[in-house]
Parts: sequence; structure tokens; C-alpha cells
Amino acid sequence: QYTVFTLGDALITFNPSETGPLRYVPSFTRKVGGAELNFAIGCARLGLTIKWASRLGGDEFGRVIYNFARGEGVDLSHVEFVENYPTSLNFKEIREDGSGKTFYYRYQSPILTMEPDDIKEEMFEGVDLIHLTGVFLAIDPKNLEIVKRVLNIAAQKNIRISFDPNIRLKLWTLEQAKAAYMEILPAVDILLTGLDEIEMIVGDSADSALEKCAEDFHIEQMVIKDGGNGARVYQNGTWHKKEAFPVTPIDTVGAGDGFDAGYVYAALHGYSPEDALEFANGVGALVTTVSGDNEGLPYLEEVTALIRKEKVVER
Ligand code: KDG
Repeated sequence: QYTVFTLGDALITFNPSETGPLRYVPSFTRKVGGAELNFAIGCARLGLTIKWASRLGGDEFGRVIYNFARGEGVDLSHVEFVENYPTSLNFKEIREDGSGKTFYYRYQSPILTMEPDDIKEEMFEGVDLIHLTGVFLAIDPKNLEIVKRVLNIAAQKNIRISFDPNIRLKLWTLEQAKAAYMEILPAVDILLTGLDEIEMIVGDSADSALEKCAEDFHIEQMVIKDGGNGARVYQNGTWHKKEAFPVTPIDTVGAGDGFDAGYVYAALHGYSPEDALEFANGVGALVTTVSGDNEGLPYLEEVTALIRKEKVVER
């Protein structure tokens, strides 16, 4: 049984009742989101032990998130409620093809109260891998210091690091993002990035440029996610590729987080590069078939059934 640690902000996510421009949407369904929490739920459903460190608003919505995450089996020992910091909100717009836009109401997120000193060595007891994302970094410049403290402890304890840049240009500029990533990348073992994101970071999407990036930063596995076009990984000087599963997406938000959970599961269990990509593609694909950022995250047997093309008994 492997143990994974992640940290980040969560939001109440309002999913639209109809597709199309947000301004015409009359009603929403209250759900839960947040890149690292989605990842955590994905890990829990696959059977990993997952610890999520966060701060939640001391309000009704904070309780919604806490209870939801607890119900999914996420370890919340490092989650605290903060008074006078209301839970952040995220209204989603969804287009007919399942693609989404997010509109944040995220001004004074409870996670702003987390300090580097809150990160204690004991929190990483028994942890095999730490997953970090650019959303946490984007929320506050101080979060880079928190992440550096995490990375220091990880280096001492020999814990592997996976990182998803998760670029959110509604939260910071590309220049700010790149400056922060440059400090993180040397510590990253598994980079999980969208093709569009790595293009923005490296400024070029040619294989040679990506290979140079992986080599310069000593990234052991550079995984490039390209949605419906599949995914590939650069590992030991070779590219490995796997096509996506053909699904009809209805809400693509959260698919990347699901992919990350799937890839981390596969990497920890020693899957071959192709099998790891296939497994992660399967998790990502299933996320897109359900409305919400994390509701579609599959249990282990659902991914296995998809990969083996098995029929799930329905009645
Ligand atoms: O990856 C999905 C996330 O984008 C969503 O759940 C909300 O964390 C979120 C964010 O900041 O965009």
C-alpha cells in the first residue's frame, strides 16, 4: 500500500445546468473542486493512501468540502478550518464539446493562512510520493516558500516528487509562473504537463526542445498530456506513446488531475511506460464522461474494465 501526499486549495464549484455562455445559465449545481483535491480523490478511489494538506473556510462551504473529501477516504489530518476566510467559489461554463471555462471568486482563500513553518517533517512519515501543482503556487507568492520547504524535506527523506504545472493565467502571469517553475523543476522526478503548458514553459514544442528541458532539469519522466490525442512520456532517452480512449466528453475539467492520479498510481506500482500511459489515459477519459471536477474519477476496477474492454454488469 503506497502513501501519497499533496497540498492545495479547494473550492466550491458551481456546475452550470446548461451548456453555453455563463451569462445565460440560470442555475448551478453545487459541487467541490480544486486541482490537488481532485487528484487526492482520484488516488483514494484507486486505493492509494492519500494525505491532503489544506486550509478550509470556517463556514458552511468549508464543511461541505471537508465532509466530501472525508467521504472519499482522503486523510484530512493536515486540514484546518480558518475563521474569517470564506471558502472560494468557482463558477464553470461548459460548452457543447465538454470543454470548460472557470470564473473564480477567489480573493482571500483560506489557504493564504498556511505558512512555511506549518510544514513539519512528521507530516511525511511513510510517504512514498509528493504531488504538487502550479495552482497552489499561483495563489500566493509565499507558497513557493512552502513548496521549497516540502522539497527540502522530500530530498532529506528521499521521497519522489510529481509536479503538474496546471497553468492558471487567471491567477498569475506566465512570467511569474515560469519563474516559480524554474525553482521547482530541478526537484521534480515526474513532470505531468499538458502539451499547451509545456509549450508555454519551454517556448517550443519540438521534441528536441522538450528533451533538452527534461535533461537540463534531470526529470526522470516527462509526461505530456494531449487530451483526446493521447499522451506520451520521455524516459531514459526514449519517447513512449499511447493513444487516448474514445469517449464522448461532457465535462473535461478535472481530467488532467485524474490522469495525474492514474499515472502516479501506475508509476508507484512499477508499470511499464506504455502501461502507465494507458492507465492514466483511462482515468482521465472516465473523468470527462461525468459532470463535475471529480465525480467521474474511477475506482480501480473501472479503469481495468475500460482497458480490458470488459463489459461492466449493469443489471
Ligand atoms: O483541474 C481542475 C481544477 O482547475 C478545478 O477543480 C478548479 O483548482 C481549480 C482551479 O484552480 O482551477
